[in-house]
Amino acid sequence: MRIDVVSIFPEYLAPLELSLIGKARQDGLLELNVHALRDFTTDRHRTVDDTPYGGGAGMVMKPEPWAQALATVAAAAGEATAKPVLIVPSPAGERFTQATAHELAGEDRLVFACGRYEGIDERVMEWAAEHFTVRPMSLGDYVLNGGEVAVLAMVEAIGRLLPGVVGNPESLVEESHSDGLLEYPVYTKPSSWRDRDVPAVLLSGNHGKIAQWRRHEQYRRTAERRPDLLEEFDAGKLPRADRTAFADLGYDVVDGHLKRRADAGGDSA
Ligand code: 6GU
Repeated sequence: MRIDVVSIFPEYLAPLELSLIGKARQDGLLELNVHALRDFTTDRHRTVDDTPYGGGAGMVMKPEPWAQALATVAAAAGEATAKPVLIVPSPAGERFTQATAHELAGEDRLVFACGRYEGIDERVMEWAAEHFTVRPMSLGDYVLNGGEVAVLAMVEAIGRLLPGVVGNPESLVEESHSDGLLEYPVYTKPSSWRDRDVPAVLLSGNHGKIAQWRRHEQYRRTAERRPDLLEEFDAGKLPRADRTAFADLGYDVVDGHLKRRADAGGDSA
């Protein structure tokens, strides 16, 4: 996969040289290029922003430097394959999830356009649609000062799904959000630590029991912390023991979906 990032703060992307993603780049699994938006300006002051039409606070990024930068990046690797995906980090974007990360990990080319200030002139998005599949993307319902931190997060989430990047691919299977649930709690040695014992079942050697305990812990955690995820959970083919586990948590299975019982106690509704 080839990734291009355009930003007025290219140094902000330096952490992508470290750890798993840095290694993936060294190993040739991921080609990542960072471009300085100001290199695509033509005026003496290398201006990238201006005041908003219609008035209001803050500044808006000018369209022409973006068009120059994106046209250059689009042409760089040739037009051999399909249009690259242009991801525009923005709190006004569609939500970036693990499913999005999987989807984008299947692309040949991604381009990230990091806006700052109040955002990029909207006409850039219309123009860019000729060269890219444009996807405004948000990490969540809060505001960052610019797209750079969001790009660090998205590139890491996508990059670790590329073949060969994570040493043991099995570690991608049993992690939070891989099956629509939160991860089960984990423990390591010593088995007793400051008067706290590791749950006995994990020391039992009974792999069936361990798998069931872990699954039920996933249900318990998800019900407690992220009950919204259970609304999407496919409960149609759950074994009886799992239905009982959900019943204990205050959920019934109705038409293949989990429904919180009206009389269920607790505060996780
Ligand atoms: Cl992707 N970008 C910015 N600037 N702010 C955000 C965001 C993205 N996601 C949440 N807040």
